[in-house]
Amino acid sequence: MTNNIELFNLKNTSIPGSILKLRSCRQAVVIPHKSPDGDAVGSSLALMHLLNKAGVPTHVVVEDSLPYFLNFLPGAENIIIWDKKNTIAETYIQNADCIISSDYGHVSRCGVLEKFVRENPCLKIMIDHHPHPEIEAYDFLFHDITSSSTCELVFDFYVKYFSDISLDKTIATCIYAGLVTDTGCFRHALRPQTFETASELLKTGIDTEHIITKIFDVNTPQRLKLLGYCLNEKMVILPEYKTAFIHLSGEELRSFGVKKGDTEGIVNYTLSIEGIIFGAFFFEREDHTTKVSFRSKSTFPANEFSSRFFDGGGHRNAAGGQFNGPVNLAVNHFLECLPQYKTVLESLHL
Ligand SMILES: [Mn+2]
Repeated sequence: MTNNIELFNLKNTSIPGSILKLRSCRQAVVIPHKSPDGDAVGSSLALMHLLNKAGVPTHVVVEDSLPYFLNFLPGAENIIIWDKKNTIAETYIQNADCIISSDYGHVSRCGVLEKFVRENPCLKIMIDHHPHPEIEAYDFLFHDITSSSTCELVFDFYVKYFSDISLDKTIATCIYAGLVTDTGCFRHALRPQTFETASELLKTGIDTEHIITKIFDVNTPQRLKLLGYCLNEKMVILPEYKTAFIHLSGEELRSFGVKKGDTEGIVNYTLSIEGIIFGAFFFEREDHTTKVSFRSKSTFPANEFSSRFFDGGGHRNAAGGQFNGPVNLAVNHFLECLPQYKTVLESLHL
């Protein structure tokens, strides 16, 4: 794999002690964060396959079930889920002589497993791309916030320390799953290296179309009908504020038989309208309070808007909030607050 070494311009070829120790482990455990996504599961499974191939018996242990659309990933059926098999999951962590945290920088992100991880004094490795890692909890950090995904880092980790093992389709499929998850199919968080990594993965013959279909084309007919209704009947566009929003009452949610997760992502459609910078999605909860999601483009501070008017917060371009009342009152409140940001919205262009 001389090619890869040149690709990443690796000058330092000495292998750290932690990696030498990892390579002689009897039992390694990789733990993705709880409520795992495609990057957490993909990176954990890729590490499992890689380490098994390198002669290190490795298992993936996680607190709760994977989203069903990740079950196609090779090895997913062997993941030990604490929710289903408490004792087995705990025993694996207690007996491990290496624990790898994948796709999170703070031990608490592995949920109920945190206690067992902290109690085991074994070698601890973190592979992650989130800011502010809990450095003191680990012996070895493979950490880079400029990386698109933890999966991209797993590929670097492989090139740097395991390039004697051949990269196969199984490992490459898992890595690719995380790459497309965290970049939204190569839309954001990109750098040239992300494409170089993808290029190396494609050389193994992975079926990229299959991977993307399995992860992204997972709508249920119910969810699509709800989305159609939202777009056709419930979307309000305010061109003078470069704002669009969608609102659903409790009655509407019930009539569509909406289940947890069904409204996920609907807010993003507001921002897909040309010229729209601020988007919101309101839905009424059972208790007649309203949950709000905000999305924005450019420098518009969705989190500031949410914390000022909707008791919430989050990232600049993606925030959440709530309103202590039914959806129609929440929308009225939104329309009353919006003028305070008119000048800011007018000044922003894409
Ligand atoms: Mn990630």
